[in-house]
Amino acid sequence: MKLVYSAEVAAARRTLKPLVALETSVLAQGLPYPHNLEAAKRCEAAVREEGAVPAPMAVIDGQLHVGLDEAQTLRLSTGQGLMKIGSRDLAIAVARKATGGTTVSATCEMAAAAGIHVFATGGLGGVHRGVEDHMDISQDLPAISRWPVAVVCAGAKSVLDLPRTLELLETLGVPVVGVGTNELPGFYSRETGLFVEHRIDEALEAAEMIRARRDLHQGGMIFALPPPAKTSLKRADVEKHLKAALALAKKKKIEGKAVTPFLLGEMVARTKGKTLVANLALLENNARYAAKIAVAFGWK
Ligand code: PSU
Ligand code: MN
Repeated sequence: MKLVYSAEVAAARRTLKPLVALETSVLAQGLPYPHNLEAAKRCEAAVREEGAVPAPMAVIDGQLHVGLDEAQTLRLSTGQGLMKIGSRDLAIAVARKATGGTTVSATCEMAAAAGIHVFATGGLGGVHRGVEDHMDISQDLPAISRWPVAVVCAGAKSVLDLPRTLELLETLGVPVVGVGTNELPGFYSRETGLFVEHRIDEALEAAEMIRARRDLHQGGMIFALPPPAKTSLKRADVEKHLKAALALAKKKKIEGKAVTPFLLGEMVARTKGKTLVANLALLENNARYAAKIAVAFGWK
């Protein structure tokens, strides 16, 4: 895989500074401008504050970029018709010289190619509600299983069928570890009523798990952090608005790749921006913790 490194990421590789991969579908599709740009800046600043270097991934004019400069980040935040690029879209995007943000699946794949072990996102994709009717399951899950990259997130997106998402992660052999909790966090809300088997309280524990998994030649794993209390929503509130958003998606026949961006956008409107504030805060929180893990892991 031919990767184009930004100056900052190239310097980090030379001086053996820890790197944290970041996705950019959250900029191109997940959040509206200018909040997407703010999210990118806050995540990058948080990673740097912890002593690591941010490596946002994207495909720009068909080139696979690891690390983006300001103009490129702006383009992904404001551009029209940007592709949503998961693993299966990577080759197409390259061949077509397309530009777009990478989702969790493509970001994991590119991070693995760049030798980056830790990756921060907001909420994972997973098994959508009503899967028995439409089979909508995000590529995120098989990709995490395949590529040796630890994904730091606030659980899976609340719009999903979370019990089935957890079951599928087990089937795929992906460990899910709670950070400071045994409860699976719910992205917009801190609680889900679902539990995970393993809990850590220190970033060093995460680094040890990542190393052990790597030594076994296994794939990625998930570290799930509750979203910051100050901006998180109550689970019951999330559910109420979500029911309405899901019903509208069905009525409008929103399908495939458009489902997740549609639901996230509907939730922002229905909660009068509360989920947007929560989303930005949890993205930064995850990026910061991912940096702590990357620093604890060191270089190798
Ligand atoms: N997390 C967010 N906002 C997002 C996403 C995650 O806070 O927009 C994106 C990620 O890139 C994730 C993708 O990989 O949504 C999942 O999309 P789908 O369900 O179509 O696979
Ligand atoms: Mn899907």
